[in-house]
Amino acid sequence: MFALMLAAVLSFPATVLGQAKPTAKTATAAQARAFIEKAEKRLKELSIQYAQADWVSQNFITDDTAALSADANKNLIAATTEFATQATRFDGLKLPADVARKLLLLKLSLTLPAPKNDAERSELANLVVSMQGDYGKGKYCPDGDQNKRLDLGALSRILAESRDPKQLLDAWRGWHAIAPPMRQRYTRFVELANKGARELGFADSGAMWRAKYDMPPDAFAREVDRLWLQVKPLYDALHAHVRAKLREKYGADVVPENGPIPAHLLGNMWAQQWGNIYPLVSPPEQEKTFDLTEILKARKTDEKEMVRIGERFFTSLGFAPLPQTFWERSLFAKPRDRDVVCHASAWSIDFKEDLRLKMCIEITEEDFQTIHHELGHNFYQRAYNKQPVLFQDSANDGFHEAVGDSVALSITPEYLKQIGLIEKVPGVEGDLGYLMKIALDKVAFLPEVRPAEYNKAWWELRKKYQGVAPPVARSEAEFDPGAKYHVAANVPYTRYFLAHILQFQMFRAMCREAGYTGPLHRCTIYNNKAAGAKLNKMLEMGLSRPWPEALEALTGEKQIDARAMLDYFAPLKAWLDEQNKGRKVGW
Ligand code: X8Z
Ligand code: ZN
Repeated sequence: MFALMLAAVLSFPATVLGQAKPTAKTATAAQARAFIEKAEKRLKELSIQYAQADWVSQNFITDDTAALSADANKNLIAATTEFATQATRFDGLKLPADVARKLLLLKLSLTLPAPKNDAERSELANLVVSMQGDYGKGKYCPDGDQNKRLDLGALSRILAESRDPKQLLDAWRGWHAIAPPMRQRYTRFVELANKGARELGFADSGAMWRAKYDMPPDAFAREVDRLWLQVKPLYDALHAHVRAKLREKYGADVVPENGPIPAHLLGNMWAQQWGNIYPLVSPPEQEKTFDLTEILKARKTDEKEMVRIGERFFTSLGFAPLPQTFWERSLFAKPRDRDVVCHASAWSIDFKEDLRLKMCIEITEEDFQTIHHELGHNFYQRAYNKQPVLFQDSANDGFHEAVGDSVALSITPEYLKQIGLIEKVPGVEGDLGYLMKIALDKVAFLPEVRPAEYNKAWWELRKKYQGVAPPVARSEAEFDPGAKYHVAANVPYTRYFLAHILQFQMFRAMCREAGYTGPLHRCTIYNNKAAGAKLNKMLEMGLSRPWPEALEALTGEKQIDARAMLDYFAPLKAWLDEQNKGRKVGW
């Protein structure tokens, strides 16, 4: 999550917002411009206040910091709703393009729509900060022993490293036990947010979220389905192979031959990135010739140096270094003595240079990748900081999530050799293993499409799209969606699906710009200023134009297209199809 707090409003048909339907007779284009500039100024102040309060509340989880953050959020939501309502007075007026777009974005900007009633608005803001805080504080004590308190970091390590199904199950259940206490609050939260959305003329808050993609919500839903169908054969092939290998490892009574995979065996608490089980599923003879986690640890790389390496990638593309305050104000390591929201996030506090990272970094390859992901947010935020406030966001939310990852696709063995982390680049024989490792993280992720549902619906969706099942029987006493950060913290999730497809499309465009013509997975744009300049063209546009134009600025293409992703993984797909002969694919 990145902290453009304005990206926290909702979208609604303007006509439902106000009764009066004023026209050119009662309002002028000049008034519209003056109005929107005043609104931007006020929303900027309130966004900064909220960002400051929320930064403190996420870094020091206490009842008081939660109250301060909720209060600031409430003020921002109230002002946004009020301005959006007032803006309807310019409906139907012929306006300059930038003013018209700002008025639209104002109406679409809330992620958390709240009822106009002040008490309900406060209640809603308090619910969100309290669920996020409980998620951040979540711990599991095996055998009820208070001295063995395991937080999400510790439990994730077990999921990543243990190969004992009993221990895996215990860690999985332990973490999921943090969520049932959120269930009632979540129910109320949904009720209030939907009420807020209805007051703004939407069916519910999900419908508001889907209205933010520069096209009718139904058309956008069809786009997502189209992209999913494009990548599904690749996902199914990977799933079938992984299931067969896990069955070999854990036996027929743990892993079904043809059904969904139990969710605790995939190396990740949410079964959404499978890279940690690479050794169990790697092509024979293709075990990686190097282990980046071990190299980083052996070199005693610390958290800050990991971030420095990431920063150097961006500066090698021509971006200016991060400001000194970034290094002074960020949180890079989990504090020993207090609870923080550890889920990684990148912040722009002041719409200018006050950029920050908040992340409980571990010295692993996974976090090395995540650092590049987060820095992508920060460099994006700075690239669009000359835009007016309402245009200071990514072209759509998927773009924000894609940029850092598209850069991280350049973390090839070739690049690691260039920066001295490995001595020798493995030959082409190593490519299948390399692709498998990346596919386990990026292809396995794709079906994580729509999490915000209740338990039964949640597992139905996970079975339908992801082909994973709960490792033990679940009931409505459970609240498994709440064990996922973005549900507890109200972060729309489709952005990550889009990002996983977009990042390959962006990466391909940058490689093209760099003059690279070999197989896509071997490309690195490290040090390439032309690729960096092209990327910056898209980043600095922010949200000022509809996203197809931003995509075009970098790629020359106006449609999101999974072809680049499919090309990237084509050698792996051919190998998987070979392996899967005689196996059932699907569940
Ligand atoms: O939440 C994140 C980032 C912060 S925007 C760490 N990600 C998703 C997740 O963890 O579920 C990155 C990949 C998907
Ligand atoms: Zn992100």
